[in-house]
Amino acid sequence: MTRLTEAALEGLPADVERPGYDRASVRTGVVHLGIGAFHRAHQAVVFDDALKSGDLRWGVLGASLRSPGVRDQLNPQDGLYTLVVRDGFGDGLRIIGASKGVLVGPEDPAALVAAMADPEVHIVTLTVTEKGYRLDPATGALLTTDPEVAADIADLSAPKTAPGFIVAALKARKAAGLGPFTVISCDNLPHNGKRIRAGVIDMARAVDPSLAEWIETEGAFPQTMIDRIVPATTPGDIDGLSQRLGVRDEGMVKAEPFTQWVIEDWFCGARPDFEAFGVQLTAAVEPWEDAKLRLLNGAHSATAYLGALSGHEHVHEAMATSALKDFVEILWDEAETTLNPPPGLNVGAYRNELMARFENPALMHRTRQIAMDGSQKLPQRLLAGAGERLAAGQAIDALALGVAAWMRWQSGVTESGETFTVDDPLAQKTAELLAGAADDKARVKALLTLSAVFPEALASDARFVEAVTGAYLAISEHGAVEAARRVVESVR
Ligand code: CS2
Repeated sequence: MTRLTEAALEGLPADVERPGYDRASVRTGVVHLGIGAFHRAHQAVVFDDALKSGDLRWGVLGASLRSPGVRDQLNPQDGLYTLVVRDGFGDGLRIIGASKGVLVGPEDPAALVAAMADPEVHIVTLTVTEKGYRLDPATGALLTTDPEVAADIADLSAPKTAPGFIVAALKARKAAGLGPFTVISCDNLPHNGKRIRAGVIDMARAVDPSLAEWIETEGAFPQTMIDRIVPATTPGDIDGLSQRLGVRDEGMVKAEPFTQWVIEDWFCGARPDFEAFGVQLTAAVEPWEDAKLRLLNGAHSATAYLGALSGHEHVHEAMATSALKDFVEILWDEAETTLNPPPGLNVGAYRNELMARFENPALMHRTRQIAMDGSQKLPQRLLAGAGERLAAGQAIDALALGVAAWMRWQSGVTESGETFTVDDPLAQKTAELLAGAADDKARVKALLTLSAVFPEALASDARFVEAVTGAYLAISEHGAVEAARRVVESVR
């Protein structure tokens, strides 16, 4: 079967939405670092909306900072791919035309820096995952002990890290008398804008203090809250879509109908008319971030570990198990007291909508996908809320079970005895800690020494240790689902 290309657009089935603008006239106004499925199903759709509206400045050059996979999917397709929106009743198909192609950073770092330094580029967006920021979790400063960070500081001519690419490109722009671009972090991290700004300025300072000063005064690093559930595409998804399209689309992404992007109103150059495309611009993103991270992502992570341990392959299947569904509600009751909801957010309605999103049977969102990189996710999703509740003298039964389920997942074996590889940057460290522990209590104690995950105040709080140890023992003794049911029962 031939691939989806510009030439194939005309012959696609009538119900497939097409770009409809003159793609040859689209300019590159955005460079995106870390072009995974999430970018293609979220930010790229907004830039595609801008192009559809007739503002042709907002084509997106994508960059992979690691493997060539997405380049090989998109470049042979003239950058085109399908967004498949699954609501549980049918699939909505839309061809996204915003991509101006994909560069692979490690293959030609100088080309990527040059592209970012182009005067027509006004925005650099990034999704490089929690670990891509290269920040010390304890201090939030650039991790200068990271060998790639050290290499970038020593020689910026061929950057390896996201902060390295941004600093190299800003340096080139400054030298050329241009202004900086706005850096929009789209990673699911609290204070994502502040984080990337800190990493960039730390690196710039190590390279050239006057560059750091320029970035500090001229640059813009808005915080964002980004939300859309985008499960990994499977070979079956591609086969099914290709049958419908009559051409093969290796770059497709699938997502739920819901999408939200809240951006701090702080730009240092041109930008699309974001509000016209459903993006919320605000002075205060943090209350939105906290609500999303602690309600959606907190429940996602807890469900992922409890569900995957007990053999629930997908989120909607876990939500069909009443103990897990009820448990999520209790977890939300706990998390909700730690929020300071922004104007415009009705938490009750948000929770109802979230549950419906989790129950969407067409998404097939794998619990193991969400279980990835837990050491990077736990702090903002479960631990921050737990700390605040303890400080207020409140119980943390549900949050502690989520944490304990993550700990239990680190053993690399499910309740039915299936072994798996723990996909986490700290996996080796956690395996070492577990290997030296004789029993469950010692396992919990050992994992609590991970200072990159557990802040000292929490790890040394006897109430936290007791709650997590009790939860861990409950999982060991009764299984994840029964442990969740007991939490529900104890609270109701
Ligand atoms: C998920 C998120 O994989 C995960 O960790 O919790 O990717 C989640 O689907 C998104 O944040 C939704 O916006």
